[in-house]
Amino acid sequence: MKKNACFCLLMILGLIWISPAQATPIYADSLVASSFVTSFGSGDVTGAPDGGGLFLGDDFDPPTNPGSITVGFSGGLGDGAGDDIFVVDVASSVNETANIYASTDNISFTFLGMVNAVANSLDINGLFSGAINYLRIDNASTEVSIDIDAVGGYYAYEPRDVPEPASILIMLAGLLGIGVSRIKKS
Ligand SMILES: [Ca+2]
Ligand SMILES: [Ca+2]
Ligand SMILES: [Ca+2]
Repeated sequence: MKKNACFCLLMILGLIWISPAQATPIYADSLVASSFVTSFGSGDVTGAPDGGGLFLGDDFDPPTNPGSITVGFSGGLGDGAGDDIFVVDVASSVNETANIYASTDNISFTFLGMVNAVANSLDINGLFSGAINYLRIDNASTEVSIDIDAVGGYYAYEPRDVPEPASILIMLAGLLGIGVSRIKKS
């Protein structure tokens, strides 16, 4: 009975350790680059939504040139259960589409997928394994520009998403301890 309880506790601890916790949204803390964008309201795309930001076009619909922004996350974003990245738009329409790219170093970017102003979040789903320190958002529509109020993620990057050798040794030592106690009692 005691051994079973001990094993259950170990399993629970293992599960807590494996799954990264979904916390409150993490919003971009810097605007790193922008091109062909137009400000509305506060003009701010960092921090929590405030009803103002940048639309990704140099003039009102349709844009002459599609716009782009790159925002930074100083703590890095990671890939957790379900959707990971979201864009907050104002006056949402499914026709306002954007392509999302992720980068660790602001040099090499990986395409994660397309969002629109209604279906505004996406699941990294293993497409990017490092810390996401930068997200680039490109207008993907020639007709209407997405109005970006805020950009965020649900999970902080945790290097321990991949088990470390030291942690595995601790787990093995625990299991070995249970084994030894079983042998002694029998
Ligand atoms: Ca995910
Ligand atoms: Ca909109
Ligand atoms: Ca804003």
